[in-house]
Amino acid sequence: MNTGDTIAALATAPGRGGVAVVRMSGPDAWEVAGRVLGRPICDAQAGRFFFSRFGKADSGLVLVFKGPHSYTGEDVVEFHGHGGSVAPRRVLEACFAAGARLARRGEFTERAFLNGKLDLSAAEAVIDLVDARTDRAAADAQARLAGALSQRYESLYAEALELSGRLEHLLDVSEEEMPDGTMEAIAADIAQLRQRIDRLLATAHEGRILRDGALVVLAGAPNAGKSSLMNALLGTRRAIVSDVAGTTRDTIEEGLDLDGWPVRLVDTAGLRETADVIEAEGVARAESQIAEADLVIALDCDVPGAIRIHAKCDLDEPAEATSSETAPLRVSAKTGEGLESLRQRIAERLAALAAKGSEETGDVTARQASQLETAAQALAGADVGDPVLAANALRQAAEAIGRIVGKTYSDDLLDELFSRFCVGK
Ligand SMILES: Nc1nc2c(ncn2[C@@H]2O[C@H](COP(=O)(O)OP(=O)(O)O)[C@@H](O)[C@H]2O)c(=O)[nH]1
Ligand SMILES: [Mg+2]
Repeated sequence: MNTGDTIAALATAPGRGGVAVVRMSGPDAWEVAGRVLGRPICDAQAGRFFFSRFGKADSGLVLVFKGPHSYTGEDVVEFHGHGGSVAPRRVLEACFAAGARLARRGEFTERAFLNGKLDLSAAEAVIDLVDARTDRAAADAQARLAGALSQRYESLYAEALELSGRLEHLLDVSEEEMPDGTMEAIAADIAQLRQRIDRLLATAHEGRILRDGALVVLAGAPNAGKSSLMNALLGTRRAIVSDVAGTTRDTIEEGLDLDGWPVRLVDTAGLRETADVIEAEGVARAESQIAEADLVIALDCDVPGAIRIHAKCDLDEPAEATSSETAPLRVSAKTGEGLESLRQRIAERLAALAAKGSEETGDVTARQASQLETAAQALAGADVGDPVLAANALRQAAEAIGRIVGKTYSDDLLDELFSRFCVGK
């Protein structure tokens, strides 16, 4: 597919750094690069790199790719020059002067998709990998980038189309000619297809946690030690700690990597009746955060489903130290006692909370889940008693799955998906 003009962008993060990469892709990428370098690029250089001056702009390594053997599937040239803010800009300007234009966000990956180098579910994984905040989130994105989910979608798509074809074929066969159990077999295959879709849907929750982070909320009375615990878990002094009850009036959120789980840790105003309007608003926000939370840590109070802890345990008499399965976990923000156990317990709960998605296959994204739900709904209406309707429902299911990988797509969908990317990816 010819995607038209030649695009260029800085592929590395702007600012101070050792190396900056300017990437160029398009039918004229070699020609444009030749103008920048002051000498033409030839076939012998495809798949190779060499050192060169980039005209007056900079000097460094030039990497040459010949389509379709490149990231985008088009001819690509990369300039690996010096980092910083000036040299990369000058290289980019030289590319523009030689005939390239600035790439839009995600346009390199969009071209890769349009040229069949990766499907839409893998393209989504590219941005998720760039955005990943923990090892676990990165591993999930890598599995999807490697095509683990793509294969499952392809097979669901093929299966739905095959079943719909089988049903249509039956319309030409009279009932006497039909072998016994034909309809039952198709019904069983539809049910199995449905189960496979449901299993994939079950990974959406873990996917959301890995991409957006799990919302973990600290709850408890004023002065229970929430802000201190927040700081202790973060290892910083993020929240203000004081012995004046009602100090924390708003909710404070910070990101945290907990055993590979990205966590959004939220400190709240204490839960109590108050006449202070600002504090009352804080309490209301705390309550709504607790309602939304994936996990609540309850400090010396009871919240259903929460991890219960007994805070400030350093203040206890030694005799009070109890340890049973049901007793609250003893934690001290001051001495650090119990912090590691708390971290472990949070990680365990998040692992249990997330459906059993696996790192080998990756977890479905919200966009994919919504199409899978459309497919599941269509299948729920597929009654083999009416083969015409059932065949139709199966085709609808196939179309929904096709939209996940990009067998069919609209410009709006591409715009929305690739606008989440950065320029140069
Ligand atoms: N001894 C001791 N004091 C603590 C501990 N955690 C918090 N405090 C004290 O308890 C008071 C209230 O703490 P704070 O974190 O502001 O509680 P919050 O109102 O729940 O956010 C402060 O004076 C803290 O220094 C702890 O683990 N041990
Ligand atoms: Mg506080």
